[in-house]
This record gives sequence, structure tokens and C-alpha cells, in this order.
Amino acid sequence: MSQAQTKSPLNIEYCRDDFPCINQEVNGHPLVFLDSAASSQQPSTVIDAIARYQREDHANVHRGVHTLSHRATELYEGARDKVRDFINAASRNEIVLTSGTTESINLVAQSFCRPMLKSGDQVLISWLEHHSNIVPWQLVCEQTGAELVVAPINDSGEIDVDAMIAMMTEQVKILAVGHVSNALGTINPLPKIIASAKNMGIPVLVDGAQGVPHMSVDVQSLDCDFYAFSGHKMLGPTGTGVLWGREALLEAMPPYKGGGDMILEVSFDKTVFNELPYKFEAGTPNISGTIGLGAAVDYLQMVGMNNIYEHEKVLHTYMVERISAVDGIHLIGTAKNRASVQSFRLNDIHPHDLGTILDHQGIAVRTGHHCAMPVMQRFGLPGTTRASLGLYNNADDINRLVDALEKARQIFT
Ligand code: 7TS
Repeated sequence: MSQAQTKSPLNIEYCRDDFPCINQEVNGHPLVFLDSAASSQQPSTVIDAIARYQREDHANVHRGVHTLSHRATELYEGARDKVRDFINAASRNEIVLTSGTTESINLVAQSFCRPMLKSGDQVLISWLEHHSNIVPWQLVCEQTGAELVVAPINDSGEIDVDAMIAMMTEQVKILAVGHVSNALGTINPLPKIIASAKNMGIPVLVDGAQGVPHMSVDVQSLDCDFYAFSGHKMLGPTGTGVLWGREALLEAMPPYKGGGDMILEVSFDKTVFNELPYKFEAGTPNISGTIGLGAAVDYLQMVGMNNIYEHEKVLHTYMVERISAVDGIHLIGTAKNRASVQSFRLNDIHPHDLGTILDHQGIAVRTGHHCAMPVMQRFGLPGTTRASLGLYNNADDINRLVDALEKARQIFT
């Protein structure tokens, strides 16, 4: 594919200028940032929204009669409304603001599953999952005597959906599956997986950490029961995140943490918990971060999730084509349907060595197991080098990556 053919529907040059952190030199070279799957960069509108709040509106939320507290509450709750609209949740009561995907999944494991799981029950996940969608389930299984069962993946890095469906027995009390694999970029066939689980009456949690930043997500049409994601992978700040859950399920769940804000009335005899979603938001929340998350949602909607998806798809295709042509490159993760991420090996160069050489040329990639050790074990590898895209990347970034890979290959031969 020529560079002209990589022209995307997005006015990328304009978007790129909105991200101040991208526009710098690293080790004497203009930065090429290809590590958005770990954490994405933030546009000025997000940075400014946080700074403006800190300068002009800072106070605690939900508790003051004074003007600053009202303003802070309005901004914080306004961000919740933006998130509701962004993922098309039926109600703002379904938007629980958390510190990230990890906390959202732990919340479901401890509050939804722990009270109902017992010995003989199963929790079903896939081999593709990030540790955040494995370890919380291991913990709750240990606590309850339930068993963690894992659906296999094939050599391309796709879930064996038939095998997964065959594992959906009456023993399974929850299915937790990623939307997009952070290690391999595989987009899982959620409609088929969720429909099959529904048939068996199995509730479904989707780990959307790598889904929401890259494609339009409508939780109502997905028809899952919980959807978890992080602010810092979708142009927002760290320490922010969301658990979306069906209102009826959240309503029936006990609180996850105790403290201020999540109660209506406390005495030593009895505590009456607050209504949704506050029941799950104990303590002073990450107010500034959540306001930044709201600004990130505004930015993503301004650009348009479908534009972002199309742009990244074109770039991903270009990246795969270009890096495949480098002598000694071996792609890890070749699913038919994949997004924004490409893992690879270059000859037998250790990924950390390769990552260091790329960094010397101003290129930021992630190396190692990507918090998905079972995926690495499945491919018999200690780790990979992973290039991951954001909406601000362009064809020149890919060209620079390829040049740097060529240089690394020469250094190691
Ligand atoms: N689930 C997936 C699919 C992820 O990619 C990540 C983070 C998480 C859960 C956890 O998100 P957190 O915000 O709660 O930490 N993934 C990565 C990554 O690929 N590189 O660094 C973090």
C-alpha cells in the first residue's frame, strides 16, 4: 500500500497537534508514540479541563451548600452523563465511576459473584485475557470454592468460540471476556459469545479496556451485563474508569467498599446505603480526573468513533504490511478481525533489547508479556514487542518504526 493509499477519513494532522506530549524529541529524534494500548496521550482540552477545575472550581462533591461545591458536583456529574451517552447506557444510575478497568472487574467479582458463588460453580474466561480479567476471578474462586475455567485460543490468537460455547454449562455463573486483546489486538466476536451465554442464562462481563478507545460501543445493543473500561486508555487521565452494569443487577448487589458518600444514614446499629450509582462510590472520588474523562469523551465524540476506527484500521493494515516486509519479522497475533495493536518478534532478539534500540531512535513501544502471560505461554514466548496505535498516529510513524526495525536487525546480525 502506498502512503497515498493510507489517507484516512480523519484530518489527522489537525488531531495530532491537539496532543502536546506527542510533539517532542526523545533521544534526539521526534517522538513516535506507539504505546497507546498501555496508556494513550491526552489532548489539550483534557489537560485544560483539569487545570481549569483545579484553578477555579475545586471543592468536594455532593456535600457542600457552597458555590464551589455545587460547581464541582455539576462538573463531576456532568462527566457521568457524558459517559452514559457515549456508551448508550439506559440510565446514569448504571455508570459507576471507578479508578479503572481493574477496579471495575474486582467490584463485579467481589460484589456480584462472591455472595452467590459456591463450590461446584464455574467462572468462564478465555485464554486471551489481561491479568486484570484473570486474577480477580482467581481470588473470588479461592474465596468461594468455585472453579476458573478457560476457553482456548487458536494459533492466530482467536478464541475458539465453539469450544467456549461448549463450556457454557449450567455450572458457569459468569462469563468474563475481553472486547479486544491488548496483547494481540484480536477483536472478539462478542455478539455470538454473548448471545450463546444469554441462551444459557449466564451473565456476561466484557473487559472493554481496549474496545472503548477504538470503536463505537453501545452497551444496550451489545446486550452484555457489565462493561468495564479505563479513562487513561481513551485520552483521559489515569485513575479514572467506569463500570457499566445493568441497573437491576447493580441494585441487587451489596456495596463493594464502605465509607462516606455511599450511605444515606449511619448508626452503630444499621447503615442505609445510598442509591445507585453512589452505593459503589465510597469516599471522595477522583473529581479532577473524572472531569478530565468527561473532556476526553467530548474529544472522542467530536472526532467520531467511526472515524477513529476507520483511521486506525487503515493504519493497522499499513503497519502490518510494512513490518511484515522486514526480514526476520514474525507476527504474533494474526486474527482476521483485529484492531490497533500488533505484536511481533524480530529474529531471536529479546523484546527488551529491541525496545531499547527503538527507544534510542525515539520510538516508544511496549515489550514483554503485556500483563497477558497466558497468551505468551500459549505461543511459547517470554514476550513480544508491541506497537499500538492511537487516533493521533500517522503513516510516517509506521515508516519510522520500519526504518528503526531495519536498523535494529543490522545491529544484531
Ligand atoms: N484489560 C485490558 C484488556 C487491558 O489492556 C488493561 C491494561 C487492563 C484490563 C487493565 O487496565 P487498568 O487501567 O485498570 O490498568 N492494559 C495495559 C497494556 O496493554 N499495557 O499496559 C497496560
